[in-house]
Amino acid sequence: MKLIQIAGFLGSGKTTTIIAISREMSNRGKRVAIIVNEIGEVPVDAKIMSDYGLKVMDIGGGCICCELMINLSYTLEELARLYSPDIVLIEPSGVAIPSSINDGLSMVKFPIERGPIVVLFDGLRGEELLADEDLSNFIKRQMINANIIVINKIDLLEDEKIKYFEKLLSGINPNAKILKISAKNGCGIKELIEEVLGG
Ligand SMILES: Nc1nc2c(ncn2[C@@H]2O[C@H](COP(=O)(O)OP(=O)(O)OP(=O)(O)O)[C@@H](O)[C@H]2O)c(=O)[nH]1
Ligand SMILES: [Mg+2]
Repeated sequence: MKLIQIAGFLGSGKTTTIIAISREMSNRGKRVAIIVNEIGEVPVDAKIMSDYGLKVMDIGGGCICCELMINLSYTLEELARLYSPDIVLIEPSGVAIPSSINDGLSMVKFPIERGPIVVLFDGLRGEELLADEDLSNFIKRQMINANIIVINKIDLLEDEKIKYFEKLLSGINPNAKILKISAKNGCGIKELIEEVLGG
């Protein structure tokens, strides 16, 4: 069971990306499960994803990175027992710090393979967020946590802009692999899957 976090700020495209990659992975014969962490009252995302026929567990309100860690390890044990997935995709809340989730995984009492931490950069709003005095440090911290940074929404971006973001982001995290996708039209999704399955 390999765990892959798809993190990123609010609205960066986590759910859209998870749906796109899990459908492609299912087509390749992988058993995929998804864990979402919704802070809102109604777990809309969980509903949308189960409508696509994907196995979804919602661990409920609160932030996955802190008080829900026990729930996460319990959920993973239940998933392993009931569904035995090959891949578990985790969508943390947009305000989680990805590494704290990985730290908490040490609580899980059975063998799991830790896949890469994928952090989405919002091609539409990312620049604005990085320029925001209050948010920029947080966004940078999320990026520094990534093994793979994914520039999303490239369907809305000029090539020049994409190149600029690649430079900007490799400056923030020189160790991360940087990919570009449109979760909406599927561009770059195959490359992302190769990277998360291989890496
Ligand atoms: N144009 C475009 N829009 C996208 C893309 N990916 C996501 N979106 C849109 O961006 C919005 C947010 O996408 P979500 O997938 O819900 O983002 P999220 O990160 O899961 O959002 P939260 O869970 O609320 O933090 C939606 O309106 C999506 O349709 C993309 O590649 N291109
Ligand atoms: Mg979402």
